Amino acid sequence: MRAFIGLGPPDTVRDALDGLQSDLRVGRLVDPENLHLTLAFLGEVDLPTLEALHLDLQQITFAPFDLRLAGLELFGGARPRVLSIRGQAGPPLRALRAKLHSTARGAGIDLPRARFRPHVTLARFRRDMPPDDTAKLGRFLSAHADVALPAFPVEAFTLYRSHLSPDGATYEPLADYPVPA
Ligand code: 3AM
Repeated sequence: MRAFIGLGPPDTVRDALDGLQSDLRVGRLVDPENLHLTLAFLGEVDLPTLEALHLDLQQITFAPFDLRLAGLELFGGARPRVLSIRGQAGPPLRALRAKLHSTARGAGIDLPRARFRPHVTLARFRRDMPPDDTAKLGRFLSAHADVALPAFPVEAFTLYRSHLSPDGATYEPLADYPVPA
């Protein structure tokens, strides 16, 4: 199955992101329950590997830390494909990501080596965006590019299964890994 490890924001942050999205009149919005910050994209993983990874993930410890989402960004260059909000990439977030990556590699999962650009995807766009929509997106960015949400505590990470469909992906939380009390 297709899987990844990420952070699910608390409901207050989901609500704030939902409010922001409601001002965006273009693209395909990510449903509030699907909003997440990806820490490790695992790709296709078989069940025995996922079960082994699950045991290893339960052994990970980290101190809770604060995460702030602030600033909108477009991915995809001249023809934007994705609108997201940036996560601050402080040392605790990078350290947690590094632990997750080495744990996943230890479980035999081959992770893509990409620069870490922490973000929560808000919407996706068709490559052939009509000019009207480009203008609407521009207005949305002028109004909201510098949005800054209150920091929230990260006290757990989540293993997700990704279900792809023609209507867009949905993400099913398989397990939460909270910091030990
Ligand atoms: O956090 P976002 O929404 O940007 O884009 C996919 C999504 O990220 C990303 O994994 C998250 C859950 O599906 N993703 C999909 N395919 C990927 C790949 N081949 C990928 N990330 C890296 N490499």
